[in-house]
Amino acid sequence: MSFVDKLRGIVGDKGLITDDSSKHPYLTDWRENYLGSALAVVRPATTEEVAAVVKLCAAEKVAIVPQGGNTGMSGGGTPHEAGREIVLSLTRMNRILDIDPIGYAMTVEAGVVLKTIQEAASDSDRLFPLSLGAEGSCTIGGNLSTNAGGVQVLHYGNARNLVLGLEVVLPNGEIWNGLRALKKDNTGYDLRDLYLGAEGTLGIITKAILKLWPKPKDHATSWSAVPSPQAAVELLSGAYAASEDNVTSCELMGRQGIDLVLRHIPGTADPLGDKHDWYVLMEWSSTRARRDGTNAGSLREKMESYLGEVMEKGLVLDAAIAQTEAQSQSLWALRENHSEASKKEGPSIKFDISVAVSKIPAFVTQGLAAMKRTLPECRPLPFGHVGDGNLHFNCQAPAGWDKARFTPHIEKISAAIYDLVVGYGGSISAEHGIGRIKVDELAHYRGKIELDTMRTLKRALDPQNIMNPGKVIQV
Ligand code: FAD
Ligand code: 2HG
Ligand code: ZN
Repeated sequence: MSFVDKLRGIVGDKGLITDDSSKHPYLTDWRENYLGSALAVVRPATTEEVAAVVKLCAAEKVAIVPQGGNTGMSGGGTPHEAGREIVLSLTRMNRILDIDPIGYAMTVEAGVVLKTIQEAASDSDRLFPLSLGAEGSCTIGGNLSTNAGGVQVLHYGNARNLVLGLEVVLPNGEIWNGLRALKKDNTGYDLRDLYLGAEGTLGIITKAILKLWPKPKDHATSWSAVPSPQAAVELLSGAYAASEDNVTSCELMGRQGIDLVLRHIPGTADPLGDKHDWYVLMEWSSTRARRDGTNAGSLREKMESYLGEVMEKGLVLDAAIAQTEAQSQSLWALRENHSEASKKEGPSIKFDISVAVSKIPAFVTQGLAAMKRTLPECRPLPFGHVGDGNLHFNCQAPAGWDKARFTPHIEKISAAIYDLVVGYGGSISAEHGIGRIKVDELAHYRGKIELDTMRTLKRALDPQNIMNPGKVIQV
């Protein structure tokens, strides 16, 4: 029996894709950096089917590329070009298994789309706080495997902080049941933490128990023009106390990004009359409901008063506060469409960096200068999660350039930015992971002890190197 027939024997016709045109969407990444090849796309419906597929692959030494919503930014979910791997898609495992509002927990299969989880939590008067632009298509398995960040990390933490327990299929096909809803568990090494952020290189996450939070009942959203990144971090610093510790998002954007969004995304509009160099989008949320639907004592009232104060000090030049949910969504659309607008504009390099929040202003000044020095015509596109010290310090190709013309410059620009990041004690991948695109950078910028330990772990847990080989770390 052929390998593909054995796969069919496990998952049935419904769980197997072998024809080229149906396989295609699984073989390329969101950024269209890679186009891989695969023996088959396998879509199991249960953990037991995942385990049987992995056992077969282990016996036949076929490598496995786990995939969720395929929205990853680093190419981790795309197979290599050689065509000797399978893509194992978790998208049929999309059931919410349990919601425990009393214990603030939800048990899900790995292929549930993030937005479905947010909505289910909300229907139970709870919040699942992970929130990012791809939430309508990324899956929780992908979110956990990339330790995703998003726009509420400064208040709730990244994906790693939102999980209680995991179920994982190991590279030999055994099922590790770590589905424990325990807040406290100091019984030896934390296996759960190994798989979070491992990008599918150590095992396949099949289920998770997620933490829930109380659902906020009051929100305020503001859009502020600020004179500089320094003003942005000072604005945020004061906002923690002014909001009574209710800042849930703080995003920085430059004018170049806003212009791209306005150009490429229909229905978007500039909320302020004049153009400014920098903008901050802030969201405050509280579980305390507004009284009688009035504005008295609301977060919006507090935000108005705070922005008035900081305007007098010159930290904010102009501002708009959303008066309705629809206005809040329009402000968020300007922020969340940066990636889409940049993709429509043409090629770019993505620098998903982080430094200490207070070092952001100096980093931005030096980083912009370094980019321009390396390629004067390039168009820096910095934006992102300033409250986490995490900027997407991206570099858009000069206007009208295609990939072929831009690619020869990528190495030099990347070295300039990453050397600077390392000089600041920062990270070269704050939330998107290493995947395939940053394997060489990881090997260059992380220390020997860290790399040796990672390799030792990978070799011990996946001795045949069949779990997403060539991603994150070469062994
Ligand atoms: P995939 O892309 O399918 O896979 C990602 C990685 O995880 C791959 O290495 C894959 O092999 C592995 N994997 C997937 N599922 C499993 C599993 N069940 N078990 C083991 N390994 C698995 N990311 C952020 O962190 N913050 C953001 O703000 C953000 N915004 C985004 C906005 C847009 C418009 C887009 C397109 C992407 C954005 N991303 C962001 C990146 C991406 O959405 C996240 O990395 C997301 O967590 C990936 O989920 P996914 O299901 O699409 O995973
Ligand atoms: C975001 O914060 C995502 O919008 C994507 O992490 C960033 O496109 C990017 O570089
Ligand atoms: Zn981001």
